Amino acid sequence: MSKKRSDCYIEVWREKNFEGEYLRIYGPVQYRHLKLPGADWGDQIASLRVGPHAFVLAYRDRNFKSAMVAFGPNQTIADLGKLKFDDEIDSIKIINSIKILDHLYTDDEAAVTGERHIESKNPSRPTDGPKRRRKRSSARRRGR
Ligand SMILES: [Ca+2]
Repeated sequence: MSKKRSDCYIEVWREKNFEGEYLRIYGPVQYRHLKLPGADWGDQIASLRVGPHAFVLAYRDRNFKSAMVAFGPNQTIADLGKLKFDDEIDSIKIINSIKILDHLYTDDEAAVTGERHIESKNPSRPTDGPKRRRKRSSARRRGR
């Protein structure tokens, strides 16, 4: 396993303040329900901690349904009750944050590289319109 993958995980506890039975689930992965081999964690998570390279989407019902709450890298939630999610999570998606952040640029970097991350819909400057081809005309000129 690569190091990046090993930092993509979520840790969950049955009690708030990171107490009680504990489980670490490695991603990237998605669980339609939390009735895991050996232990049923459905409606049982009261506190959690996200690994340094993970985003987590947690859903109130099985099959990624009902209300959803998202957590970012290194986020810790000592009491899911504050989000009204204590003993409620029934399905989760654990996403590798590295793969997402690799492809994000800050606006400063975009300015430096001159890359365009915004496409104008201004009709006076069409982006997909036919472009004038200069190669042919220059070749004709050379032929003279
Ligand atoms: Ca639930």
